[in-house]
Amino acid sequence: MSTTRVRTRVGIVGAGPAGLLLGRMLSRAGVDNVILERRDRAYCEARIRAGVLEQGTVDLLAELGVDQRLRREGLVHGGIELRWGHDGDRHAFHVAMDELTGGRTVTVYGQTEIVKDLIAARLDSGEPLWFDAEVTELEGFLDPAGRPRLVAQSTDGERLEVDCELAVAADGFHGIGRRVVPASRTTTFERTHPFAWLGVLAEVAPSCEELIYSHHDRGFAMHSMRSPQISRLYLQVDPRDDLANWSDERIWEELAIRLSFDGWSLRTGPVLEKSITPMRSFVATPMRHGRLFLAGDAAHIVPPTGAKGLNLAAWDVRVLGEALTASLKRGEDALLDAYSETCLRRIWRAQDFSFWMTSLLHRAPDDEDGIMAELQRSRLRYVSTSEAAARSLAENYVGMERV
Ligand code: FAS
Ligand code: PHB
Repeated sequence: MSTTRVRTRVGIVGAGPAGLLLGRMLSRAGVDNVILERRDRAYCEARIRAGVLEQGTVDLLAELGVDQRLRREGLVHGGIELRWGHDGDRHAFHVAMDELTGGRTVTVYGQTEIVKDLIAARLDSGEPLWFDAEVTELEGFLDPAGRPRLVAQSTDGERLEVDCELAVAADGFHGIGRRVVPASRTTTFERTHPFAWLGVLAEVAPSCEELIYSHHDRGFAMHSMRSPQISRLYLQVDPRDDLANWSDERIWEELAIRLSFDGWSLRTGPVLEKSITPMRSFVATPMRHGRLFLAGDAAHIVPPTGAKGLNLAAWDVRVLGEALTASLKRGEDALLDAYSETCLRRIWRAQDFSFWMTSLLHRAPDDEDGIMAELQRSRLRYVSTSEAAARSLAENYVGMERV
C-alpha cells in the first residue's frame, strides 16, 4: 500500500455543499486547500436533499462565480401557500413574502444541482478533490503549535496523509469531525421529532406555482418542485414506518387528500425516487476546537420544514471562509476567534423557526383529544389574519438579514 503525502493550508473533510463552497471561497482568495470525500462523484451528484435557497445563499453562489445554471434554471418564488382544515372545510392563505419583506424572495434549485455545479467548477480549476477517500484519522488539532493531520483510505487501498495548518470538518451529521472532539469540550442540544418525512421525486409538472405547506388531520404534506417537469413532495409518516408499506399509488392518494382544496387537483406521474428522512433538531457547540472547525450539518441539524439546512451550511461557510482568509492571508485572527459565536446566533434563529414551523404543521402523534390540532389551526388562522404574524413567518423563511 503506497502513501501519498500532501501539505496544504486548509484540509477540508467532505464534498457536500459546505465543503465544496468553502473550497471554492478559499481557492478564489488564494488560500491553498484540499477536499477529501468518502463517496464517489456519482453518489455525491445523485443525493436528493434540499431545494429552497435563501437570497443570501444565491448571492454567495453568484459571488463565487458558480451561479450560471442557477440563474438559468432556478425558480424564483415570492411566496408560499399554507393550507389547513378538515375535509370539506379547507382553508388556504398565500404568504406574500416579497411584499412582507421589502422584496426578498427564495429560489427553488436542487441541492443536487448545486453540488454538480461546484464539483464541475472544482475539477475545471484543477484544485485538489479526492473522491473515495474516507478520512479515518483526524489528529493534532488541539496542539496550538501543531499541524492537524488528516489520514484517508481510498477504496483502492491507497493511503492519503494531509498535513495542514487548519482543518475543517464539513462532513455532515455522521462524519468523523465531531466524533474526534473530546466529549468534555462539546455541549450538544438535541430533539428527535416523533415524525419523519416520506419524500418523493416525481416526473410530473408541479400542480402549483409556489410551495404548498399543508396541515391536515391525517398529517402534514408539502408540494415542492425541482423544475417545470419535476415535482418534489413530502408526507408526514411514522419514523418507524417502512418504505415498503408505501406503494406509489398509496403515496399519491394520501398526498391528494392532505393537500386538497376546492377547485384544485394534484397531477400525478412516475415516482423517480422515494425515501424516508428522520426529523431532528441538533446543535453542537462550540464549532471550533483549536485548529479544527465544524461547518454545516457536522455542527447542526434542523427539521426541513423551515427549508434552512442547506442555507445554514452556506452561511457558516461565508463566515468561515472570510475568517480563514483573514487569518491565513493577513494574520488577523479576530473573525476566526468569533467564528462559533457569529454562526450560533443565526443557527439558533433557524432552529427556533424550523421548530416552530414543524410544530405548527405536523399532526402530534399523542394528540388524543385534539387540543394540539385546534391550537395549530388557530395559529394558522392568526398568520392569515395578522400582517405582523405573516411578516414574522416571511422574514424568517426568506432568511433574516440581521440576527
Ligand atoms: P452533507 O451531509 O451534505 O455533506 C457531508 C459530506 O461529507 C458528504 O458528502 C459525506 O459523504 C462526506 N463525509 C462524511 N464523513 C466523511 C469522512 N469521514 N471522510 C470523507 N468524507 C466524509 N434541507 C432542506 O432545507 N430541505 C430538505 O428537503 C432537506 N432534505 C434533506 C434530506 C436528507 C436525507 C438529509 C440528510 C438532509 C436534508 N436536508 C434538507 C438538509 C441538507 O440540505 C443539509 O443541510 C446539507 O446537506 C448540509 O450540507 P453539508 O454540511 O455539506 O453536509
Ligand atoms: C424541497 O424542495 O426539497 C423542500 C422545500 C421546502 C422545505 C423542505 C424541502 O421546507
